[in-house]
Amino acid sequence: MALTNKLRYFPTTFAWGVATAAYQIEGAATIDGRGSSIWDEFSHTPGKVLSGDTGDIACDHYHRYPEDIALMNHIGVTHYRFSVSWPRILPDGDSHHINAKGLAFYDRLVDTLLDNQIIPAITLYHWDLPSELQIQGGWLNSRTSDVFAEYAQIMVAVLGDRVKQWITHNEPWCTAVLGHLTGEHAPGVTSKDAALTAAHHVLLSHGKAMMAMRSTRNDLQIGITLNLSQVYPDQPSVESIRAASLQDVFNNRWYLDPLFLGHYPEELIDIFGKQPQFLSHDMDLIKQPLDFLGVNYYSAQVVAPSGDNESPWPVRHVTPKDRITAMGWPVIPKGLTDLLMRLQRDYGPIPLFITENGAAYPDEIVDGRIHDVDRIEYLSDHIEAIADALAHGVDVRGYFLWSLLDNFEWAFGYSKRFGIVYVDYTTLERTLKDSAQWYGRLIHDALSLPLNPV
Ligand code: IFM
Repeated sequence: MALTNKLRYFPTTFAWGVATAAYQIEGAATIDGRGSSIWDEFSHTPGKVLSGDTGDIACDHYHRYPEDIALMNHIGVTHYRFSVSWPRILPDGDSHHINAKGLAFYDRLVDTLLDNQIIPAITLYHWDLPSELQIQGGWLNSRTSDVFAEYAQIMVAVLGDRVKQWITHNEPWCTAVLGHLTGEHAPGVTSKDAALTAAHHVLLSHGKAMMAMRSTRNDLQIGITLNLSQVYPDQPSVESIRAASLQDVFNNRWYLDPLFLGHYPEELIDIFGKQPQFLSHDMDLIKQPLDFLGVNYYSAQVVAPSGDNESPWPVRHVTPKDRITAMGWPVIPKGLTDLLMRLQRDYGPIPLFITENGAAYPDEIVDGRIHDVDRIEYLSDHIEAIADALAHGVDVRGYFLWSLLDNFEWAFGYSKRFGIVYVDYTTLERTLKDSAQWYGRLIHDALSLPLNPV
């Protein structure tokens, strides 16, 4: 059944949004008192980011946010998820020095969004840790979890009257694995022990921040965003099922279990050779009741036993690659339906938001237009997958498309375009892609339905 016929499954209250992150779009890296972050340092280190790209200018959203909000308004999105740059607010990381100009920027941003009837949702940490905190150990130092809670409290005190939806962390898996195990992301550490410790402190900081935010205001919806990926065995053999289960621990349960069940999965030992070490009451802090869970979904995985004693754990990826994005990620929309149903079954009831979903493709401007048919197909198939989950009674409350703008794609620099708005990085001119027009029409149609009898 085509997506149009499934729009009736989306409630009229459904959030139809777009998402971005500070370091990827803001630029203005040294303006108005902003401090340095680990991503400023990492991107300025030769060899770390493709072509030596940095976020110094990015999309210059810091100055062009009125234009970007006008674009969102034109498309017709109802919600906007953005992240706050921690070093713009606390240039040294700590709360003893608050940068008023940094706060004023987010104040203006929120007010302009609301003037345009766009509901803001804030992510507090999307990977730009203040450099000063990294010098003190970063996520390997448990003190960072306390400082994060102070920062969260400051933001809620200033914006909590107008912003009700808050996300503590974006994708802790990436902070731990890409930042501390493979070293592809800042701060570029490569150690299994460090990955386990960083993950634990990020989770701890989430719990402490939730408590601090709730003690400041009691009218907020607070959650965390995880990048989750459904894992399938390549065949129903005992070995393949065990491989899939181990991969699921690594991708998903490493974070889901402590947040919802209050303990780490025992199988972490098979992956890391040890369990995380922590204080006995940490789990009580981590397992705060969540108002919602944010789900970032891009792809699924099919795995088999590796049979290779050299590999860190006995799992081999055999995911079909007949349909892939410019990131090389297989397009598997059904994985999203299965994932949402599984979250409800194993961890629910819990309201879910798709806080990111989208695709990079090698877009080209032809006669002033970007005919990004592959992206439209990707988005349509995934939104249909959400409709299928809704039809099965899963409590999905919103969808934030990644991303509004083409932007700085971390270690890939500006080489991967995820936006529904094309950015010319020489002139910084924005052009709506066909996908933006398509998304606008979809939102309009979804919201115009007289009744949504789910
Ligand atoms: O660009 C990133 C984003 O910062 C986090 N989630 C995945 C996106 C695409 O790789």
